[in-house]
Amino acid sequence: MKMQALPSEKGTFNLTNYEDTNQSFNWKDVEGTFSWAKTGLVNMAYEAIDRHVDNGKADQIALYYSDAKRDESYTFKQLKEQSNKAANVLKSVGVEKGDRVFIFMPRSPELYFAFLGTLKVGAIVGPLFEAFMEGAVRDRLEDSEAKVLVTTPALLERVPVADLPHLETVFIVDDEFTEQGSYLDFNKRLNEASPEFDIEWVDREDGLILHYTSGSTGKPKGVLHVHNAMIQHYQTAKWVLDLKEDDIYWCTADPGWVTGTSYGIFGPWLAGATNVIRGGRFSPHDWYETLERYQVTVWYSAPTAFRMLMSAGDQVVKKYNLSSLRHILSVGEPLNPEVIKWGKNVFNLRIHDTWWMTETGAQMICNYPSMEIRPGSMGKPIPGVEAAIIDDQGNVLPPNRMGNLALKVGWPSMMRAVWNNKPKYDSYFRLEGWYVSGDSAYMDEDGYFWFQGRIDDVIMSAGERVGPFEVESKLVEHPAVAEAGVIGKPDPVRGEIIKAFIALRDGYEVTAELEEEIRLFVKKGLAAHAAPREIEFRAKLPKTRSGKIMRRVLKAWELDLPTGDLSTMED
Ligand code: 6R9
Repeated sequence: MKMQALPSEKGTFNLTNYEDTNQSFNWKDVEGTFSWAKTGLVNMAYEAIDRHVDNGKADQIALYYSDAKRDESYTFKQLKEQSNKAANVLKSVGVEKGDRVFIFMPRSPELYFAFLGTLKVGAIVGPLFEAFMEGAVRDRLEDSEAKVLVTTPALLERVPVADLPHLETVFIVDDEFTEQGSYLDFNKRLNEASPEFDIEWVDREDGLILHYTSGSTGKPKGVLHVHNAMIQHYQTAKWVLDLKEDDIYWCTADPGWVTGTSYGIFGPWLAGATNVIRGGRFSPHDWYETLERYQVTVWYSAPTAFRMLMSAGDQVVKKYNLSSLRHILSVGEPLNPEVIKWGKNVFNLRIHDTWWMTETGAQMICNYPSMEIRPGSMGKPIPGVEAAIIDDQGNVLPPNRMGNLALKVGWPSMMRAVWNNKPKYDSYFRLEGWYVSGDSAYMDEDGYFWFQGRIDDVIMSAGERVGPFEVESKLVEHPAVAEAGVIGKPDPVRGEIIKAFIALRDGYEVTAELEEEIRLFVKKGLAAHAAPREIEFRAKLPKTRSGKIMRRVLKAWELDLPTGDLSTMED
């Protein structure tokens, strides 16, 4: 059961004709934008910030920052100076090209100064979620052999400094801190530093950022990206985010997640847009207020947030004037058609799904404003990227067959290493010429890709392959269901049966009737074989900090198995 396609939106878009561009585009066309075209060398921080100062945009607001206590803005010139100062501070303690500098703190302007400063020195930046506990922090600082850490007094308690021989300096961001030994006052030093800095020009293939991401087993892995990724960050910021220089853009993701760097820092600033950063936790009022107050034009968020806004009810959204919004996007989890329908109702805009991974570094399969979208589909590969569904031997499958979602190797922002783990890195490329994503999907006759689940999540019930996403999407259409996570539970007769974990919306109570009603709802709306045989109600579902429902945790609970690495799970 598919929703009717939504026609393309009206307006002038950066990507006007997907099919033509897809035919003719070459990544080489983009390269001339950046300094290596002239000098052979480059630096992401220069291209994202300083370049705009040199090109007459010194006084445009680059960053609006607000949280419960602070309310600030910085022009490109001010951001250039603040990041120069941060670079001087880092250089003064001996940070050099290739060193790892980790940042472990809540969002704040200083986080962004330190981040950009790290890049200006030529070092590799490692952003960590502020909610990480000691074990998670240890794993990451140990594996990366981080030399410098920027953190806050509260979070320092979770840093096992004594066990980290490579960690030479800890910068503390706090107004009342007194320096001692290798614990230095970041703000004081920032204020005293010179706003001039000679950028360390690097090679396109030099290290830029290290993002740790969890698999289902083993320790988290450090995915390394290089400066060359800017080509794709820049181009997708144009085509997919559809950014123009006068846009006010808000990406709700934290820099601890790849979305909060590729599209919370690199993409929007490379494109010269104004970037909104909101600190603090999620709240529907706060979020709508942020959209209204800054007159946000382009908004990038995640299905989990959209579902929470949807659960908060339409009365809340009606209190705000959100008429500045012109383009909305989503990433991280499949975007339920129900959410797109809601978005169309309350914003009168389509929400555009985008698919990519930490490892791909940038958006890969997307919906574009100039293209018809099919709710439930991730869209089509960006021009310059080739995606396919392949079997386990590497044969390309015909349309409508479920298989491994794979990408032809060679896109600009592809990861260049898994830190200290070559076998892991190689395992992504085990089928000649392909990057195997670990996601299962199919492609329809018209080239739209449809997500089914992580390979391990796909359910085989009585001989039928069932993608958990389809069942979850149907479940959240039911008015009582706020969120749903679906897994296959081993069954002696059917192989697996479908089991749904459900969190109800406020005001609904668990009853046998409701359970039966929900089961029937899927049976009638989707298919009998897709209806959950078992339903378990929970107050909350286990989710990652980036909002992904952790099906492997649901499965581990169900089967009494070890849950694996939980460092990325929200509290
Ligand atoms: C950017 C990011 C990657 C995994 C990916 C897939 C899931 C991301 C999705 C999506 C369905 C989408 N995922 N976007 N699934 N539709 N539009 O999320 O990176 O945290 O590394 O996760 O997230 O399973 O393989 P990361």
